[in-house]
Amino acid sequence: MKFCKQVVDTYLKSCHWGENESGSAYAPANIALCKYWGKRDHELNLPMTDSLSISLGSYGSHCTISLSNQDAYVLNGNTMEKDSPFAQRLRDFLDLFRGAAGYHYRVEATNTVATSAGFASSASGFAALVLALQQLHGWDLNPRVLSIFARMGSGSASRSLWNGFVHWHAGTLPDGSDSFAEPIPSDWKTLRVGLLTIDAGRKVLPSREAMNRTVISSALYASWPQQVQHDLITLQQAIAVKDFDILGACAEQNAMAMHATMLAARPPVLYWQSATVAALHSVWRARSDGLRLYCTMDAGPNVKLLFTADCQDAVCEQFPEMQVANPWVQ
Ligand code: 2P0
Repeated sequence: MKFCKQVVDTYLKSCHWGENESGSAYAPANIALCKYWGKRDHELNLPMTDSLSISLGSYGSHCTISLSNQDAYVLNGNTMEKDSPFAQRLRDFLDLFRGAAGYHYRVEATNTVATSAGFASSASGFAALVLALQQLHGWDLNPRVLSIFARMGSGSASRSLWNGFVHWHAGTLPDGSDSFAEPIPSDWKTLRVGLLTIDAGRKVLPSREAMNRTVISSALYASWPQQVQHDLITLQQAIAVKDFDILGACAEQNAMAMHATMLAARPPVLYWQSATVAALHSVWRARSDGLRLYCTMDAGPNVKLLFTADCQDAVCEQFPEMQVANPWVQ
């Protein structure tokens, strides 16, 4: 994290470091409609390509951070083991923000999404943490810098600072100063995301490892940047004119293409379970029966549904266990 520290220091050197009692923030999880899959820099989490997401409203992370004698991390009411991989990752991240005083922190986070099951809890968690840090110390950093900070915790966290549609620019600079996310203005308030939990347990392979393995060993990865280039334009146009069928079809195809790159990795990465395949067939059957319903999937077995508010009752009938996110309402 040496280079991350240098980058963070350049942004923080002009900030006044206050000592409020605590900082608290909420950030929504997000689901990519055009996926981030592959890094060009592993330390700074710089992506190979742009990506575009939709936020999950009330599904996300609450985070409170306060100054303490020693670091302590509490997730969903449970104190994390100091040596657990996630505590280590959090400690490394907080090392970037200890300032000249060498602060220690108590972090309490609560997720309203399943943890580590492809529902983007690390995205909302790191975004909420960065917002809470800014509040604790009273920094006045703009959202672009906060997005850059969140990205260093988890790439997809760069997109979790806003409601609605968000575009993460890959950037080209080695220090990542042009790799940040920003919201795409839209008042498409009828769009909904359905969350189908197939398995809320820990995933078989962390997405970070799956992504790296795909880049290194999948022959299909060579075509991924062209796929993204095409899908980004299609999605931006669909958002501009609120064309749901074009948006849904593009997002679904993008997800399938990402999973195809994983299947071609060595050894292959397959997150799908039999219930995942059954859910995909249900979506496709419902669509061929006339329901305007599309789906996407991330690095896990769960399925996310895309539909508009007028179809919610019909979708709920097909998938009674689904949770519904309104991307514009926290
Ligand atoms: C995404 N995913 O765009 C893609 C699609 C999963 C599949 O971003 O290594 O936890 O922390 O930068 O952000 C999940 O990967 O990875 C992810 P790191 P992250 O949402």
